[in-house]
Amino acid sequence: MSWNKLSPLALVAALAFAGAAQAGLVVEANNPAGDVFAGSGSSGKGQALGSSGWYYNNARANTKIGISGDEPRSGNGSVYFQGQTSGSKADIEYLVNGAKPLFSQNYASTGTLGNFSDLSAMSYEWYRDSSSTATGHFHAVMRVLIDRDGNLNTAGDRGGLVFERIYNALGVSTDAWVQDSITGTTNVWNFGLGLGTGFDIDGNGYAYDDTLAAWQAYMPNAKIIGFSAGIGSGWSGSYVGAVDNVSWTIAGVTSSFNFELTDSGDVPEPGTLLVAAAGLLGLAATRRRRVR
Ligand SMILES: [Ca+2]
Ligand SMILES: [Ca+2]
Ligand SMILES: [Ca+2]
Repeated sequence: MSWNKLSPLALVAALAFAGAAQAGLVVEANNPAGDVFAGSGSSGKGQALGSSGWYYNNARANTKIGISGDEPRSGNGSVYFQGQTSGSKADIEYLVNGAKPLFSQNYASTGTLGNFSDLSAMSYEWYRDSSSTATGHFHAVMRVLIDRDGNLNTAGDRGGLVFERIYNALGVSTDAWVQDSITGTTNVWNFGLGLGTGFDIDGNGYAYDDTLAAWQAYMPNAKIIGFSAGIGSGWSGSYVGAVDNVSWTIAGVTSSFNFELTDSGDVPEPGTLLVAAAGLLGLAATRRRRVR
């Protein structure tokens, strides 16, 4: 199943299915053999992934990003990151009606996914290769991108909230896929938003212990303008890793995305099959009880 090939009706069905079973829409690489995108300079121009809404963005010249088969997940691909030196950076970003250039040379959202207050969860999977020399607590982070006052015509209050394991008392393993789920009780920290990076909303002297729910209360009018996962920028050393299966739930509707080399033929994942099997078993059990 490819985002690009879906009819509107199929899209509705696919989104409903994704919400029910976390199956995920497939986002394909631009090139059949996989993508290797490197930006330029320190800001890093973007590249759209077809019309999927996803972009390679903020990629610096010392960093490569692209859907590849190097660390396949849920099929034949994932988003692969190679930060070759200290200060590397690259992101995979979902931007609503992304346009370029808008506020800089990078892609940026021109629309919203809904109210920040309606974000109940987001999740992703990441993989850190043990060849990485970056400090051990670093892993690809996940971010929700936000317009703080909800007025998309004012851009000085754009920014985001970042999930990192170290601020949630969680360690980082290597050479294994890890799924992280961010909910209201998860600690997140900010960049931008017109507040300056690392703003301490509860004034307790520490900016990295404020929860997603606390941020939602602090910015009641904020709108979600996208999601992002990536590596850098203040990291020491090199980093090799990957990201896949990014999802979020807004107003009870879950959207999830599986990054793949090419159309992998709609093969359901084992987890989906288990859910379906459990449903059938439950139905059978109900029927048995009715017979009795
Ligand atoms: Ca995948
Ligand atoms: Ca604004
Ligand atoms: Ca605080």
